[in-house]
Amino acid sequence: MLVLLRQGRLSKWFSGIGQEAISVGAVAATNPDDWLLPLHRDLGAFTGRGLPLDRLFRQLLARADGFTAGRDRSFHFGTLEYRIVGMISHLGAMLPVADGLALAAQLRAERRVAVGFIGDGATSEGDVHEAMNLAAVWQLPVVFVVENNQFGLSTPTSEQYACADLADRAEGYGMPGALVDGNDVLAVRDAVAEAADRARRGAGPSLLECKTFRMRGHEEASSTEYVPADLVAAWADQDPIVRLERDLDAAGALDEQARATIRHGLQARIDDLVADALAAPEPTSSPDREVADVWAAPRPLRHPTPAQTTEVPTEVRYLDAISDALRTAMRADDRVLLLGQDIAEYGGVFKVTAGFVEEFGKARVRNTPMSESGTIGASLGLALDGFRPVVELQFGDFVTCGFNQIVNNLATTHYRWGAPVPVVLRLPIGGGLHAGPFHSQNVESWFAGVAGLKVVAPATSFDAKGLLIAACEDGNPVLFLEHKWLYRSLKGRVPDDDYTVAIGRARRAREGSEATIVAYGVAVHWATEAADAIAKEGRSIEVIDLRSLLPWDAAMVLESVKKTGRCLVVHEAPEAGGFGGEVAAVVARDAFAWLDAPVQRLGALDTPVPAAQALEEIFSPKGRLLPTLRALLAY
Ligand SMILES: Cc1ncc(C[n+]2csc(CCOP(=O)(O)OP(=O)(O)O)c2C)c(N)n1
Repeated sequence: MLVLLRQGRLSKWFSGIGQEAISVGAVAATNPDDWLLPLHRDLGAFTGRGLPLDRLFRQLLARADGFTAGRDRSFHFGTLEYRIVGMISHLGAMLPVADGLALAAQLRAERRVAVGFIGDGATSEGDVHEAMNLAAVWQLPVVFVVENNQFGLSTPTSEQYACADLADRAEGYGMPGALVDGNDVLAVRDAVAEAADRARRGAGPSLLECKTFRMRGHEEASSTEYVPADLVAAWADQDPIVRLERDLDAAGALDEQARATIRHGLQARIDDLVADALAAPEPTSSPDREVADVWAAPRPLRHPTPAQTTEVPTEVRYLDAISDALRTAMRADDRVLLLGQDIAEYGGVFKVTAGFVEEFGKARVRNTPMSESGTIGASLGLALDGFRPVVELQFGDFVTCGFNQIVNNLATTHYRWGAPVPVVLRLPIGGGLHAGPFHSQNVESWFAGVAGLKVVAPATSFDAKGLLIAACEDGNPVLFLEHKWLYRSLKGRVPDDDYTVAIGRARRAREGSEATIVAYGVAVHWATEAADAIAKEGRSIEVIDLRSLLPWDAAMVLESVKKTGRCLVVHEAPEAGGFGGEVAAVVARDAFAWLDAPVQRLGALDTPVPAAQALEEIFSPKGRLLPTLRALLAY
């Protein structure tokens, strides 16, 4: 790889020279069905697991027939076939995923472990703490392998952490920790084997700190003057391959001639593989194909029967419709399980899951620690091993603590290496309850531009149930935005039994001819109220309820606007950067010739959400809707 780099045929390389014993030793201690979560220097995890080297080289050289078809570089890929879940660049982010994979094994009572690697630098990331804590609390079969090569880019360990050894942290988490000679391949193998054995017996996770040294720069293009030369010389003598050869020599197990034969054989094989990979085609594609591969194909929908929509006996609260959807999805598919804070015996802070433990048990209705990133990362691991987790964020506002897992891990996995990610995140969002800046936010615009996510915002009880069942079956990461104000104030007719509502399809909430209001969530109700009020003045307003924001139903919006000639987009979130801007831009571009007035958008004031009722009323766009609509009609 170093030669290819110098030849300009490889763009980047993070060398593992000097620390090969860790990944090689660790993998040697695993079974083929154990999970590996390797990092950028862990070539030995891939070769040790026996990946086909021709395809691996094509991946490393970004060829069409690598593991990501050129969509991601180097070791940023996974392969379920070989039970490897590769990294994203955000070091630390894969350890919660290791927890999820281990939880899948624990739930199925399979004696399988997950081995998660982490550098000394990345141990300072919050995800690492969340993952270790979660694994210890749930006694998950995870082996955390710290590769302490003494530098994180240029940062020495003295500037990275203040404890004597990282292994000491294990005690604080409630798991065994051990220091391992990371340059002794057999010592690593034995330590990982012991930890894996413990995990398989159900005795929980372990933390192994393997001490080693990074013999080259952080990456090949970066300087190394900050590394003391005498340290490099001392560690060169401890090189793991040199040491193994010495040991084999001393044991009379491998003479010089046998070593030379092995070396030449490998060299010749690698030369051939590189030549083949260099000759392999570069990726080609089309815009349609790239966009199509962002999401896994969703499962077919079950449209409600006409009888289900017209002959519904009872009115159901929005909150109960959501509970009903979860219960329906869990009864239909035992791979669906719930994770969240206080959701089990307590029933969740909004009581959406009250009574669920009694019906489904604690394995499927899981209280988590306060650990949004850890939990969302674990849900990715569960999903990769065949579960369909539904995570309740206690308040939508706290999704910020899981942001990286959502936008970089959940959202990108299918596009990058083809694994479907059936994860639903339920977010109680929105204001009107005078709950202040951190319990009232609307979060959709943080996510509406993230390829790979779906974002759903139901306004009615009927849609809440049907969309949530559809989300549970979709096979892609779905953010399900539940409006807290609607939970107990809105009732609607909801069929008792199973049905789905299509993600990505809007609904005509009210028929009209003179202007279109486009809304979603609570704003749909403001829009219909405004339309009712203005109908008394003899004006006719159509209301389109988007229901889904990613993807959103531009076709229905455009059809409506072409009919009415006027368009107002309204949402509860602040106006600047709000989703209304997206809708307004598409309407202005694609329905320009039909418009009799400029497209309007209306959102909240561009301030944090204030707590006091009087201030929240000033903040909210609700009170400005009617005047804005009148102005639009008068234009
Ligand atoms: C969240 C995050 N912040 C910063 C970086 C940039 N970065 C890439 S590698 C690296 C150092 C990592 O050190 P360590 O975890 O010890 O692993 P090593 O490279 O030494 O194997 C940094 C800072 C990153 N990839 N991710």
